[in-house]
Amino acid sequence: MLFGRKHKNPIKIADKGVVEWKYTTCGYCSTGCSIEVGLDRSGAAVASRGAAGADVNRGKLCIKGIFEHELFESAGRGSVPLMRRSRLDAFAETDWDSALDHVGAEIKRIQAAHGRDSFAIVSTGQIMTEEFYTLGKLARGAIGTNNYCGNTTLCMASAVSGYKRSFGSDGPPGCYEDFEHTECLMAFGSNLPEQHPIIFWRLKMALEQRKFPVIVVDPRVTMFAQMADMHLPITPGTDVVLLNALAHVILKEGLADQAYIDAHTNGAEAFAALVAQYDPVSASKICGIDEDTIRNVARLYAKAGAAMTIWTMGINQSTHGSDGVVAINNLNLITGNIGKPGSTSLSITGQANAMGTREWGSTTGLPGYRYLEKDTDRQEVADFWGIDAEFFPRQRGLAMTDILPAIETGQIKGLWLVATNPMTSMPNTARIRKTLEKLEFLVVQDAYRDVETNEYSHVYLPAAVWAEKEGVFTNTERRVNLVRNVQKPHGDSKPDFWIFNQIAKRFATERKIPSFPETTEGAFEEMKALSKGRMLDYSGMSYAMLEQQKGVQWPCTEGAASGTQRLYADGKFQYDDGRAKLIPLPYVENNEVPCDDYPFWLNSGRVVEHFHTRTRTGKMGNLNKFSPTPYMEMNPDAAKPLGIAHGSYARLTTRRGDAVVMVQLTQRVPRDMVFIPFHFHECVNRLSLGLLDPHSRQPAYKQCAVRIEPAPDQHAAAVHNVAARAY
Ligand SMILES: Nc1nc2c(c(=O)[nH]1)N[C@H]1C(S)=C(S)[C@@H](COP(=O)(O)OP(=O)(O)OC[C@H]3O[C@@H](n4cnc5c(=O)[nH]c(N)nc54)[C@H](O)[C@@H]3O)O[C@H]1N2
Ligand SMILES: Nc1nc2c(c(=O)[nH]1)N[C@H]1C(S)=C(S)[C@@H](COP(=O)(O)OP(=O)(O)OC[C@H]3O[C@@H](n4cnc5c(=O)[nH]c(N)nc54)[C@H](O)[C@@H]3O)O[C@H]1N2
Ligand code: SF4
Ligand SMILES: [Mo]
Repeated sequence: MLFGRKHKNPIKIADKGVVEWKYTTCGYCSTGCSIEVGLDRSGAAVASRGAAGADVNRGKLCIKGIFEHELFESAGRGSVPLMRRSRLDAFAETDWDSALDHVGAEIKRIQAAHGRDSFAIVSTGQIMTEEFYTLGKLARGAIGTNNYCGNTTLCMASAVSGYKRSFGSDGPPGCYEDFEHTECLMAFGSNLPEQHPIIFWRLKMALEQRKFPVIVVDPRVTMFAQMADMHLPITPGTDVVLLNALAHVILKEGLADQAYIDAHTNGAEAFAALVAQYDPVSASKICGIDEDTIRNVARLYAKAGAAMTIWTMGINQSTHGSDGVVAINNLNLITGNIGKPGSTSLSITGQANAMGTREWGSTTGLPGYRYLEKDTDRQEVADFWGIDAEFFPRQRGLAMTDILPAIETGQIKGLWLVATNPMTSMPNTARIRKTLEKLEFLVVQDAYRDVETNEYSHVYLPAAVWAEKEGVFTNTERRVNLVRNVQKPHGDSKPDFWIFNQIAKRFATERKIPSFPETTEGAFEEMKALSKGRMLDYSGMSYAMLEQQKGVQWPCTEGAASGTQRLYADGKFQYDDGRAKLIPLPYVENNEVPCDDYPFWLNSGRVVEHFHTRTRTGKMGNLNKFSPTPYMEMNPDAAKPLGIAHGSYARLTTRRGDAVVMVQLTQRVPRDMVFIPFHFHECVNRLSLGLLDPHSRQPAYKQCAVRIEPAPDQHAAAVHNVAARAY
């Protein structure tokens, strides 16, 4: 018998014939990995690899990045503009000028008939920052609608709102390098190994160098929870209660950093009075974490030399999302854990460039974290753009989640969607369908023509995707990364940047509007000028520097050799008096909770191989093969009495609608909860309620109540249907 590797056939890596590697940045999640795309002799993209020397990913990529080059030629891409009179007609192909003239004319018609704000624009977190800046200029300075928002309302709005309330400004203060210094890490509602695999890898690397406790708060036993030292399976939607109780113990036991509180915060007394009510015994009854664990975690966190908290959608997507973020900030302020190595409140961002739109998109304000409500901010931007400040609205308009209901009530008549697919991603699909059907005019601007929302559009504008264009993304740690152009746009699709500029030309004759740079680098220069001296200073950056350093963290002031790792290192916050706020957070129970008729919690989220509504990853065999079918995680003990078996199908019903999914039995979910990845159309969002957070308007996707029953085998049903049609 022969043993050992040397007698086996060695693994052969296929030679893809790469003749050139081109630098760019991954376009999926907000980790911000540097990628090199390999081109063969014919110029076709045939491989992707992590860029060595990039501080973020150090040569690594996750499964999505590894196959990203397949995106360019994936199925369903749009190659020419399409138009039709009504959504019931068939689309006809058209040329760009006709499509853009029509869009310009319809926006003007609707605004003339129903007022400026009756035409709404909803964008995304997935285009380049220069594109966001240009769209913001177009929306605020030329079209002039105040109902302009982004899908970031579904994603990061609670983090933005919480940062603003605590620190006086948006802007995640920490960085990945904090893992290398922290002595205690707490993670709320984040499944890092699947959703940000390379940030997770950075954490693992840090843990290999030096052990420190990791505490994961999540109702599911996620992959992250499995590797944690402590897993706190919290009752859904009650994180604020747990956080108040942690603060209670810290203050009561004298573990707080009183010097930091005195020097850098306001509101300590009112905060202490509120958390006094959240003793661990009472809190445990609400949040489901026992009193001793609460005390232990509080002591561990407060006594650590440096402690940090990260969080993602388990916090943000809740009716207490903004409060959850503030509660995390409160915890870090009372323990002096902000702005020091290993000490931070780090929101893990979602989409590749959700940060870019927050900084420069003007959706909630004006570029560079400026406010519509502040006279000096309005004047600065108006002067820079060469327009009258009076043209800007006095305060921000509707959020995405309020724009759709405003279509229902007839307040909004026209909508332009840029890189977002609400028919699959917004809660309560039936209601979204009704609103889209009611629109007089809908433009869908997307890289894929087969995106579900396009079924309701009057005009479809085919956009170039990812590295078919050029610009920058900002990642979770405020690192500005360069997306270099790798391929020509597919067919006759065009970069969003070009499309915005062309629409702007349609508004040039009306009155004085801003001028629009022809190149993305021109737009970048404008952003640099507008950022100078501000917290998010870009003025020291250039495209060449971004490529050479593989990303630069803002602020990067003029002449600086590199960026800045942390904000608030000097304890000076963005409120006028330089102090952060400690904010009392009374908890009010307002979720739809399980009851006799709907006995299960319905939780939703993601899996590693898919991205969002699968317009991209659903087309790639190497990713789609891992989960091609809508499914749910269900606990075997709960499934048994219902007669539901592994691999069978189940029908789920909520007060909104129903859906059929395949069943995966797993102990990952508790007995009273099921989890469904939201990637599939006509699935979990037919069921979800999506109550809105009062501060951020973000939907509570992760909490509602559902009933479950066995369903007939769907494979047999599908075969039967095909057979029936054949006759
Ligand atoms: N593979 C992949 N990666 C992605 C994405 C993707 O689609 N696919 N999308 C990107 C985007 S835009 C985003 S926003 C991020 C999202 O990244 P994550 O937030 O990490 O992902 P989710 O699966 O949405 O939710 C995370 C966890 O929240 C938990 N949770 C549910 N309810 C509660 C609660 O009440 N409290 C707490 N503490 N936890 C709760 C869920 O059980 C789930 O495990 O991922 C980004 N990365
Ligand atoms: N139930 C449930 N629902 C959820 C969530 C959840 O956890 N549970 N999570 C929510 C979150 S955090 C998010 S971020 C949203 C995401 O929701 P969506 O924004 O609807 O998700 P995507 O599928 O990423 O849609 C982006 C669209 O942009 C297109 N696109 C990609 N690149 C470009 C480009 O460069 N230009 C143009 N013009 N188009 C491009 C893609 O083809 C795709 O159609 O979903 C939310 N919905
Ligand atoms: S971790 Fe995120 S940024 Fe990095 S390769 Fe994966 S999807 Fe891309
Ligand atoms: Mo997101």
